[in-house]
Amino acid sequence: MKQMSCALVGAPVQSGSATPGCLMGPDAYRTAGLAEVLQTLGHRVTDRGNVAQAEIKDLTHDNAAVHHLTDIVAWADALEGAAYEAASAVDMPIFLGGDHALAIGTVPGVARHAAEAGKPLFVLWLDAHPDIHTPDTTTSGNLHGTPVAYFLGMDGFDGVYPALKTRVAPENVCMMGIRSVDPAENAALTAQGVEVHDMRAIDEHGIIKPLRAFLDRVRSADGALHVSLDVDFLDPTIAPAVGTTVPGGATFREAHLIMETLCDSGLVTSLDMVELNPFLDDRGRTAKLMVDLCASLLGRTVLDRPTRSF
Ligand code: 6HN
Ligand code: MN
Ligand code: MN
Ligand code: MN
Repeated sequence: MKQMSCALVGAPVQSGSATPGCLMGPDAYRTAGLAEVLQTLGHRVTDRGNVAQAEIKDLTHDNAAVHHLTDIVAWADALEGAAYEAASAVDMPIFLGGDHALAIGTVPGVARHAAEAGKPLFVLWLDAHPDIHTPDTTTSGNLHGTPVAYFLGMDGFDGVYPALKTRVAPENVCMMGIRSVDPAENAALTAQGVEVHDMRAIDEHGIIKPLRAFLDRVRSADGALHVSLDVDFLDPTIAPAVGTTVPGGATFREAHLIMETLCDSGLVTSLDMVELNPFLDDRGRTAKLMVDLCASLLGRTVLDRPTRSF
């Protein structure tokens, strides 16, 4: 693959989740050698350090379950700007989470950059969960369950999260790996018409056909493509370091094949690596697996020559 400029952007958000520990995620990726691995693949890598939260403003919400709203809003504000700036400066910003609430900032930020370049943003959401709650519908109150509803511009965020500058069209979102959906999320997925490949569909048909079809759509629209990779997309037996494990996730090879196929497409323009909780890890194996998946996305191959598809 061509040499790219990559920026590592740390987003140590953890108050969107119920389990503390995601704060340590960015440093776990650094410790696992992410920058060095990408440099070995020939890319230019700069580590921009961690984003600092914006000013915390007092906010409350009618839904008493919602917690850490002020904290998440302060992150969203700072991350939207940091993501916009990083996407404008380099070929491939890589956001090191931090829990999935960080996508409240990163996705709108890269969408704003794409829109300025005249490109629609597409999002590949790799997760056990669709994260399409609004602050009104969440029952856990964990705001990492809300980023998709926000960046689609759904109702329920006015005066709660920052005004959305660039929304993502629901038909430009593709979800894979989904296997835990709350009732209100099911309703939202149907109402929005989001393309979802749940684990049952992946068991039946594999990941390649739907992924290639989605990539064809991105290519024909001349779109930018953001990948949001949640650790719990992976099966907990290979990736234990996440607070929201769900059995029956993607296998090691399914995950790598997605990354390899994305790499071949040359379409990916930004990446979130979210929900890593190093406090729950087993001698760094989940952090290392996530780094290896990122390496596959950025050009690591088994053979020097292209793998042949028969
Ligand atoms: N994630 N739907 C559950 C909730 O609490 O709203 C789980 C959310 C998981 C969040 O995957 O980033
Ligand atoms: Mn760019
Ligand atoms: Mn998630
Ligand atoms: Mn998840």
